[in-house]
Amino acid sequence: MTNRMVNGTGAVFLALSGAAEAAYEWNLPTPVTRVATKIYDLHLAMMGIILVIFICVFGVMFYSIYAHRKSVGHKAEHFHENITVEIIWAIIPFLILIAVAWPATKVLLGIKDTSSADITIKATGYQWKWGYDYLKGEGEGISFLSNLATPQEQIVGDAPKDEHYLLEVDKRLVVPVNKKIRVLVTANDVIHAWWVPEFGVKQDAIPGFVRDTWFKAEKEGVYRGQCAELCGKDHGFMPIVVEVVSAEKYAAWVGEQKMAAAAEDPNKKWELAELKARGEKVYAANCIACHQANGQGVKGAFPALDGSKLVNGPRTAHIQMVLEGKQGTAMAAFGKQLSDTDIAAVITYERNNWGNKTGDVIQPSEIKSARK
Ligand SMILES: [Cu+2]
Repeated sequence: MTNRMVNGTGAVFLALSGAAEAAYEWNLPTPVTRVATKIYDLHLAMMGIILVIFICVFGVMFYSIYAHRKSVGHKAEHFHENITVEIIWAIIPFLILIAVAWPATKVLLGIKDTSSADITIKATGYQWKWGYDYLKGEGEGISFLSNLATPQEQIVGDAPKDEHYLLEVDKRLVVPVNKKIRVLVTANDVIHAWWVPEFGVKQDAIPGFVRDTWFKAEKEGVYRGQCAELCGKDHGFMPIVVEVVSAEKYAAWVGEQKMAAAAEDPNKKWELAELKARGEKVYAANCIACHQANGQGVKGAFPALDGSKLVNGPRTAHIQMVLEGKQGTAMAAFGKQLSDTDIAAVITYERNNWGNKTGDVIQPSEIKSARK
């Protein structure tokens, strides 16, 4: 008993000393948009109202139990149907609901107001990554996929997990600070959700539909979110990382992206080694989750590529499979997601890696003509 009390005191002391940390861990994250701030304030206001109701209701209840107990000789009342009491307990909650619904509706309308955006970006959910297309405003035309960047060793437990475990991507979504960003959210295969808590944004991504949401980050920084709809095997492996930068930095980033896109020459003749090196990266970002690093796949679920008939057979069939995917399976149509060069690279990599030794070199031009 004494021991337990000591432990209890210790726990309280610990809780107090770690209060600042605990506040950070248990509360909602610090909002960085006006909408998120409003949501946060609304949350606190509701909590306050709930607390008052809690104290009143339990106060009356405990008082009644205590004051009217049998041991002091209290006799139970025998009345039924008191109209006055019934009206009071219907009207008070009704008034509370109205008082709560009013500010909540105002915030909700603010969340839905995607008008007059500075930049429009389409976010597409794929199994299991996000694709971003800058549709309007500064940066228009930029388009890329954002893949999980946490190394496989950390996932399988061969290396210690770092601070942003499963919350790091190879290419971040970059946006300028203090600009209204409209996000069109959709999906390619199943329902995903684009969720960044610090922005107060959570929007389902539904195949065949385009939903929109918006944010205007007021503080530079890196903000992390996740897919928030169960979307299959790697649902927990498709994070969202948004980097909010100054206007100048954003302009520089846009310039870099455009330069990189222009530098990609579709008619370049590639060497086997070059393609393999690039293909290894494309494979790690897009194929590894199912077909595995060793090319063995997962028995009964995802076919092995090492020694595969398709990979070692005619190149046209292999190209077709990567471009079009396979209906009814998890094999996506990568033609819609990856560039000609990336597809040429990954196919070359697969045909010349592990035990596969076809010696085939697939040029981007071959992919380009196969697309038609
Ligand atoms: Cu998802």
